[in-house]
Amino acid sequence: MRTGQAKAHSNMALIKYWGKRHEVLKLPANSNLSMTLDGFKTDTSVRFTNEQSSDAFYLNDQVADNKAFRRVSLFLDIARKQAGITDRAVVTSNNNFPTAAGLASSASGFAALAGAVSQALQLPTDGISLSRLARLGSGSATRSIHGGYVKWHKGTAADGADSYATKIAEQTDWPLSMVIASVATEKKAVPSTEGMKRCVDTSPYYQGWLGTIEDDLSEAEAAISEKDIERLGMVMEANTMKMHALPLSATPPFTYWQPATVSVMTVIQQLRHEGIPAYYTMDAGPNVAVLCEGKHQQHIHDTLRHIDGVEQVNICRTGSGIQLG
Ligand code: 2P0
Repeated sequence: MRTGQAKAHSNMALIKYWGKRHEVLKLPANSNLSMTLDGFKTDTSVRFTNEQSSDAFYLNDQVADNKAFRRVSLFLDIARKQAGITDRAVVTSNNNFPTAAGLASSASGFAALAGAVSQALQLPTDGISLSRLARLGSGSATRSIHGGYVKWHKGTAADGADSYATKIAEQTDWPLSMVIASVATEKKAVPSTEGMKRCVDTSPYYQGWLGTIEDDLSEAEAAISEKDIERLGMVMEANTMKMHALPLSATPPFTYWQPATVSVMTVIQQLRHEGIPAYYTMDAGPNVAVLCEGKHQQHIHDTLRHIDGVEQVNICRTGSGIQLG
């Protein structure tokens, strides 16, 4: 019996991944950069066996829904092909995410799964190999293999061999905080895979987005190397606003924002006027993540808690990379 186990943290993009150059291989149209988050973790174990006729996937102690099962099973097919086996697998995954927080788990989920499966099937477990494999489950998972500050290089190879993430700074080099406001929503968001494709295919601004990415990345990397939070925060905010202009300009148009998303952004701008260095970013959903130094995290947390439409606020710190069991 082949078994493996891994834990991986989620991450928050500082410079976003938005759009693919290859859908199946999940090759991004642009390089991007993230901070790994210590607060949100997936713990996964996998067991391959020839005694079952199909895979099984348990998520947070329950049989996973069909959509999640299919995605995991497709990923297992890729790993089976690489290892040259046909055994089915039993996957058990647990997220420590607060249940009401509405936070995406595909980054930590597929990073942990890539680690557990690679260990079980004796596939390579170096950072580059794990990052490449995790990418085939979910793009953002490619970054969750590493801790600290992480860059996903888009690569140019048709087979994705050079599309993986590397660490650009250790978590201990510059620990920062992300205060994450979870915003109530009734509407089902456009899934990120579909949302980014619609933007690539229809937004007249998409080429403009690609045209500013390298400058944003250079600015963010320089800010991280100089530990300059204002510089990092300003480019992160500008980049998130450019990303969110793409759904607004797509056909048909859409937005991930809710009224409370805008309320949080406004409050953060006010805090900055009061001298608190705090900067916001949003992913493919209404939640707002606020980048700040540890000494300001509690004040920001307490301020966001009182905004109408904010359901929950969590504090994360710069986190560590994957741990194989
Ligand atoms: C990011 N997001 O850089 C961007 C910013 C959301 C907004 O990566 O299709 O779930 O599985 O590669 O990784 C979310 O997209 O999409 C995402 P797939 P994924 O974090």
